[in-house]
Amino acid sequence: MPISHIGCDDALLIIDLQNDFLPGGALAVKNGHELAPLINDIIKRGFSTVIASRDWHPPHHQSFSTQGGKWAQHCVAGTQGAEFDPHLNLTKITHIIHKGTDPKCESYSAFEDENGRPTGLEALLKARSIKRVFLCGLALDYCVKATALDAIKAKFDTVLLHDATRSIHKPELTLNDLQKKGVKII
Ligand code: VGL
Ligand code: ZN
Repeated sequence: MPISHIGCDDALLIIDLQNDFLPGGALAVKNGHELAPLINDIIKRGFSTVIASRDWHPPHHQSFSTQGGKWAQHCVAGTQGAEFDPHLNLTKITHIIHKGTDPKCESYSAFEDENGRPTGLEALLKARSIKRVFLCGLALDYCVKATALDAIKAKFDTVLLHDATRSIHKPELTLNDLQKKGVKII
């Protein structure tokens, strides 16, 4: 399936394309810097809804190793590491969604945190009568995956733009899992 016939009920979701997830950042995803030009090109295919999520943590977020969590400190709200990749064309982004803002709760998904508290993404998509979402960004095996699964749960037609993602671990298991749950991979 090519990315064509994009209509006003389609949305592009760009997940966490932020400095801390790029080479040189606190939680670098290998080759993450390759995505901005690809995504800039995808945006031009006629999406009228382009939503970018940002991992947006307080300085003492529970996911940080300093607090007993799994990750190095990353994407602290307002810091350079939390800014979008400077090569991403921000002029076409229509909405920004913040995630992981609760110091006591992880939120891989751009839809809701692990306590089920919504970010506002689902309400936004439904208010704009979006039926189909195309996903890209970082990292495939964490935040992109969790967002894709929640998109399926919320009954959106869900398409993963595989070339416009990068993964922390080998992607095969993630891709298999997503496909089994109904995500189209192109
Ligand atoms: C992410 C680890 C921690 C991601 C966010 O955006 O994939 N991964 N926080
Ligand atoms: Zn995070």
